[in-house]
Amino acid sequence: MSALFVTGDIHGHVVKVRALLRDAGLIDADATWTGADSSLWFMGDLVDHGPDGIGAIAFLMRLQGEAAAANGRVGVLLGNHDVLLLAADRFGAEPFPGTDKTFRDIWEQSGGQTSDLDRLTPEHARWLAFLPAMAREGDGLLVHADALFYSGYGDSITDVNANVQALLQSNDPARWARLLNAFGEHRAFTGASGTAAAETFLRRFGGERIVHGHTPITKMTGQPPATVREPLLYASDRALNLDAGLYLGGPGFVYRVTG
Ligand SMILES: [Mn+2]
Repeated sequence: MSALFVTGDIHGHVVKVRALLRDAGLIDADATWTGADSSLWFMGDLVDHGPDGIGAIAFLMRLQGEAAAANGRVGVLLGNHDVLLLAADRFGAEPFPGTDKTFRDIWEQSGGQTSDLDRLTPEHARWLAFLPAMAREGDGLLVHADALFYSGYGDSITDVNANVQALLQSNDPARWARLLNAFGEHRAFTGASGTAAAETFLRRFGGERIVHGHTPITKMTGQPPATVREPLLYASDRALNLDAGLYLGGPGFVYRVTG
């Protein structure tokens, strides 16, 4: 069985991510794929908060091609910040429904970096808009957010991905705003009902464990970001949080699941 690696939210910290992937043996000193037939998944939120979101996008686009050519795979999920950047690009100065702000205001308040929006090309935007919202890898159900809102977009991974992709092809700001508001949900699998919520979600979409980013581990455990060096398994082992909080100063990690 080939190896499966997963890692969390990049938020423009491409230098840190390259170092982590080098340490894991997945790329070389030139950042070229050396993972052979391994699979590597990123949990989304490539942009905002950090210094080089476009560098992160360009790096993953290239790595995806190199991995595929080696019979490996680089998978990338769609995160809410990736949608925010696309929305700022598409709707800019249009009002964000239900607020007195523009789409660009909302993106800036969420850590949007002008240097990313300035450098976003149509190729980057198209690639982002076709990232899957959910995926299945072995026993893992991979989603960006620890959130139940995905259920509002379909009953299966295929349906949710198709519906979200159709939404991102639309020019309807209300639909985009609803998705962004829904994506604000966090921590659906914590607390007294967290395990039950996780099991219901897994019954609906399949898999034995939800693998996600979106909520920095430091915000769930209270530990300092610099000490987060491994995923957080919780909800009676039904959920695995990979968000190392890179933009909060965390060193990050790449977690080897199998192989
Ligand atoms: Mn997020």
